Amino acid sequence: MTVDLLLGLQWGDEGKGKIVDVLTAKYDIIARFQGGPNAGHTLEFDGIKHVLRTIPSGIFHEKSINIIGNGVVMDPVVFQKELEGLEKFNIDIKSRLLISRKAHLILPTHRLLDAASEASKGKAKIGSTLKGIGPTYMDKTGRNGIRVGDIELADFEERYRALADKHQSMIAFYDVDLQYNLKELEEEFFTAIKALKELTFIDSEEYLNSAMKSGKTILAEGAQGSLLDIDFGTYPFVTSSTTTAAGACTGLGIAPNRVKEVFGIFKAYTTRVGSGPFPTELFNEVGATMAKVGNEFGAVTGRARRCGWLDLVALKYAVQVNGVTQLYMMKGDVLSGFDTLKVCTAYEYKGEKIDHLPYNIEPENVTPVYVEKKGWAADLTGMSTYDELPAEFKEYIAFIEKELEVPIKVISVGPDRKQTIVK
Ligand code: 2SA
Ligand code: MG
Repeated sequence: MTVDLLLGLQWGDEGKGKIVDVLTAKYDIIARFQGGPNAGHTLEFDGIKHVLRTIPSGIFHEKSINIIGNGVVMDPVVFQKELEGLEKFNIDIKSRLLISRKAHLILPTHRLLDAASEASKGKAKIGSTLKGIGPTYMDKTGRNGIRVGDIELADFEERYRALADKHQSMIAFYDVDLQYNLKELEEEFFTAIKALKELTFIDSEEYLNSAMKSGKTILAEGAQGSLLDIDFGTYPFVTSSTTTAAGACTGLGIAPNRVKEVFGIFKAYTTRVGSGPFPTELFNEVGATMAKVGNEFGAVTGRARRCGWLDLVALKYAVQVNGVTQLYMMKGDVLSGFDTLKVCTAYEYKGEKIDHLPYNIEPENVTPVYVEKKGWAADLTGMSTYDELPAEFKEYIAFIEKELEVPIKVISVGPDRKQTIVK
């Protein structure tokens, strides 16, 4: 049996949470493979809006098993709050959510290290969500991390103490003004660890491979986006995990030849939150309108997202790196009302026109080359079939499909589960 992957193709916030939620009915298991509480996966149904952080977006479906994979980093404190937010839904978390023993734990001092590192960088800061993601992955690859499975060990507290003490000397090394009360943070941490211990820990690679053998269907849910990938993103303005397709293999223990469909989620325009290059960014009224109509604010931090035209050069790159087989286009409704839409199909780079992503896409190196497309006035949010869509929007879709050489299978015209058109 095989696994399907769902990934963001831009800089995150493409609407992955909504699509996982829509697709979940088709899968037995939904598994998160990377990232951590820096993610904010927004789901809307029955008039309720919910933001998930570490928990897979299949949690609201009675029949699906949700797995937090080994590639994820978990903050017990944030996780406990996430669980509290789910209480009103009466979900049997213990049986519906399984956590990999190999997932790494975010300690309070990881969050502090994140803050110290960002403060020390000044203007060159990454624009991190400050959830401790970078320092936790550093400890993982540096072979110093503490994993979920360690909670079950007798010397867990000693391991914690040794690492937290080491972190404190590192924080001092940064020499930045950081106010904190570690004792309070630790009390909160150990209370959350107690709550976490009540849940079900598994050897997730074993679980998933046996599930596949017995014919179960699996959807791997990505977080952030391909352009934030630690290797292929706009380094150093990236997150610290593998957000691209390969991350599903390392983050779940699934062999590459098991992967079947790769669903690539993208917005009809582009957004980015945090620092880093963004060739098609708009600093005018058009960008402001996208931000306003699209309600472009970080689901976790509330930060305003930067907005710009669709960048097909970057998208093509993401489609290639991930091996995308189906595209899902989100937020087409936000583009209603513009007379003309621009789409970036190439970059001017060192006096040449190129159609691939160069090593350095800083604004001083890259000028986007645009083609213009006719806009549409109609409000799309109430439309439920492909036929109803305005001709200009259909032309916009067809143009993207032709450029990317992958079909757009699903078109989302609003945040609700119901506002989803299958082509
Ligand atoms: P980090 O927190 O250290 O991984 O940040 C590194 C960079 O990755 C970006 N990043 C994100 N970009 C978009 N959405 C993300 N999740 C939240 C959301 C963000 C929020 O879904 O809205 O609420 O602000 C996310 N997580 C990380 C980040 O901006 C840095 O550029
Ligand atoms: Mg998000």
